[in-house]
Amino acid sequence: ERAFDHGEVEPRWQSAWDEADVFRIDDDATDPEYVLAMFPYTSGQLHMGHVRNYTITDAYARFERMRGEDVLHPMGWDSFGLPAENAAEERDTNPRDWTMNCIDQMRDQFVEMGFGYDWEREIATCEPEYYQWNQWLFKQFREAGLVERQAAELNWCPSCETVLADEQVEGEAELCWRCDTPIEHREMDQWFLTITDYAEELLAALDDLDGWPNNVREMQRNWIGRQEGASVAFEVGEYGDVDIFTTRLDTIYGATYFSLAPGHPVAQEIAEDNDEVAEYVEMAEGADEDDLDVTSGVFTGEYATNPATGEEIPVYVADYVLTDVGTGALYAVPAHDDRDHEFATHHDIDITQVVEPAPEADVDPEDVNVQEAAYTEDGLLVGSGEFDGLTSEEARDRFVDEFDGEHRTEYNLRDWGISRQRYWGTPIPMIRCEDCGYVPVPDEELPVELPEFVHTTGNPLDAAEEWKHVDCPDCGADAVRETDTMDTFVDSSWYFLRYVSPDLDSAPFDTERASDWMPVDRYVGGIEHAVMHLLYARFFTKVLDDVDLLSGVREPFMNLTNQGMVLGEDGNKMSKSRGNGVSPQRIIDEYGADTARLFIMEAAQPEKEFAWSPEGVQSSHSFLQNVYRLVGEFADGEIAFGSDGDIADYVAREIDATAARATEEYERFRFNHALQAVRELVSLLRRYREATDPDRDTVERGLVTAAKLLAPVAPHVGEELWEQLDGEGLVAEADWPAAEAPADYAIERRLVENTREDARDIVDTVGIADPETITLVVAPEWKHDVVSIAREADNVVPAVMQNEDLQRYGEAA
Ligand code: ANZ
Ligand code: ZN
Repeated sequence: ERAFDHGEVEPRWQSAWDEADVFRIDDDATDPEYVLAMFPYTSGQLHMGHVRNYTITDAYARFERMRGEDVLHPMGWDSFGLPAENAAEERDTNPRDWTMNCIDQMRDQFVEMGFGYDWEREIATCEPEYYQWNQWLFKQFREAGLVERQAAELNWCPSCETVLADEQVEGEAELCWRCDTPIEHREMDQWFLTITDYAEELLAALDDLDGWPNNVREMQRNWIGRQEGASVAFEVGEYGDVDIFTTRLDTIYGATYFSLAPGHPVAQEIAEDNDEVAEYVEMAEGADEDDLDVTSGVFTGEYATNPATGEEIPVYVADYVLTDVGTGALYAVPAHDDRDHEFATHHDIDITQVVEPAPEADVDPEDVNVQEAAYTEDGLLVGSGEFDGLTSEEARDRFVDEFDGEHRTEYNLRDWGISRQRYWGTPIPMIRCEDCGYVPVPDEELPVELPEFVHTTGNPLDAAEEWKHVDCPDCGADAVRETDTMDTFVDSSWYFLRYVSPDLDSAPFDTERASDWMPVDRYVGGIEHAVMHLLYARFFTKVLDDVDLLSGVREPFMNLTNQGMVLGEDGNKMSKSRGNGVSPQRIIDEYGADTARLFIMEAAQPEKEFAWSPEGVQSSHSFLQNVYRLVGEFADGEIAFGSDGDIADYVAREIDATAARATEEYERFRFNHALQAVRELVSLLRRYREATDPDRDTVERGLVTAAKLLAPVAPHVGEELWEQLDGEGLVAEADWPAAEAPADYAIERRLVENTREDARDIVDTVGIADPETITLVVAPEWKHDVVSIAREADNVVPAVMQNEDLQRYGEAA
């Protein structure tokens, strides 16, 4: 019985790759193909999501390497974060030891999976060699005017007398994780990176990122949330002019009240003389921003003058008006805004209609009753004096000048608060001095290393008395270090640059090399990073380019793929609580890494989710064993060769077509299609070997081609086949099969494309969710077409079709 033993085969080839430095890339390489997977958080446990993510980039990197590209495919560890502190707490160890141990475990598993990384470029964000550059970059950002202190809402435990990270607040009731006391919300000054300075560029540049999925671009657009509007001043009693921001200046005649955010300076001023307002403001500031009650608010006793009508409207302070949005003040139009409507109804405020549906809107104006619900669409102005009859758009344009307003663009994007009240992160390199204020730690004193971990109620950095007390770098007086650490998203905002020169100790990365090697050509990771990580990394890249640490690199990632989820057999997300998880280690032990890799890649295209299936695993495993057996029989001279010219021609054509098709599919990240082509080729070769007198050279070429096409996904078996076929060196370093397409191949591919298009059309019309399924449904018709078109094209097919064994021709593809 001829079968490979993965337990013996896989480690052997892993050592061989290592010894041959297959995955190493020289520093002097020019513009290599940069293939990157989002680095893992060091939980210690590899799960199927990781396996999928890393198999995708590994297969692609191996494919590009065989095509003769220099490939940069590095790996590192996102190793700061609260879970390490929790684990240290539970296990009576410290975050560092726990993390290092996790890294060692995960690295071993990656090697066992056959992932080919340039380990000389390995980085870990929790090492001072890495995080010193977070500190240095923080200072660079500060010098570029991109660091600010701003107030932010924090969680405060009154019993532990400490600030808590969001993750340390438990449940709906918001209890302290240690003492179960209900937490309070407090405003405190924090460090912010002013990403809003880049809002416009971050938004505009999305249009050109056509290597990104549309949904991710759309999510970023929404997150940045550009709004075109205007600001206009209303005079508020004795407090003078107050600017509002509105996107609906056309509705100004319908303003029936005016509202200030609790944090607005005028609201605070009013509070000084008005107890009720003072009480409300205090209450609002202590409340959690997340559970907002639109009806909550208080009348101030003051009135604002509407510049359009000269009318006086009551001024409220209301929680739904956010302090840091627009100007923190608005005029409210209950007739045309849902929230204003809800507020007005609750507080018994007038509702005055000033817009009615335009004739083309297909809504009868008689059917609109703004007393019942707001009419929020654009339309034609009514109740707006001389301006009645204007369209909303015309009115918005005219009113800016008419009422001394200004055009104004607002963004939903907020500045990025990076202060975290935790131990396991990068210390923020600032020192607070009574006289000098905040002073940065001088470069020569970087890194500010973390002190020893201690178990304490609050932030261990606060408790590190010796570490904390230092002399002020400016005046020498007693001063105190900043005890907050950085958001770990800072670490991941530039790690892809550190791989370029991981050992450099004079700068975070080599500017010249990074400018040549960037951007990343293929970036693969989870959709959960669609906004924050990907936006922050884009922001960092632009800033680094602006401060000349990069040259001419405005975007970090050219092509982005979000891999779909691996579901449990039951079709649910794999999770501990459901007990439907499949451990990668168990699959590696039982079937070997190649089976796991092949199954995952065959199951679906990378973006799609799929359910784990023992039958699927079995099928992938049998396929590998079958190829192995066939190659073994060939190598051991167990095949009786003859010379059947016609069929050999046909098989030769199929070999070329398979190589061409697999190459295209690898390029397009359609690994499942590429593998399907390989399976078809192998099955053709098996039948060719049995049913006719096969031509030796053709069979050999077919097997060599199959081995190579399979190698990126099943690299260990690939090497094993290659060795038996007397290939030179390692298949990992062999040349990719020349993808010279046969004459009729273009027709075949066009049909494939058309079928996909048809499938998409059908999906759009019928509304069925999965285009893959549809492809299968329409495929039989199309198979017929392939055969008849090929016949018309007068190539070898008609002759071949007489051989029953090879009737499958039409099914190929
Ligand atoms: C008057 C108005 C009339 C508005 C109307 C809307 C509809 P969206 O809704 O996303 O376009 N706004 C302004 N500042 C605010 C703040 N600090 N907190 C909460 N809301 C604020 O956002 C723009 C609208 O949000 C603005 O346009 C303003 O209400 C409100 F029929 O002004 B509008
Ligand atoms: Zn000082």
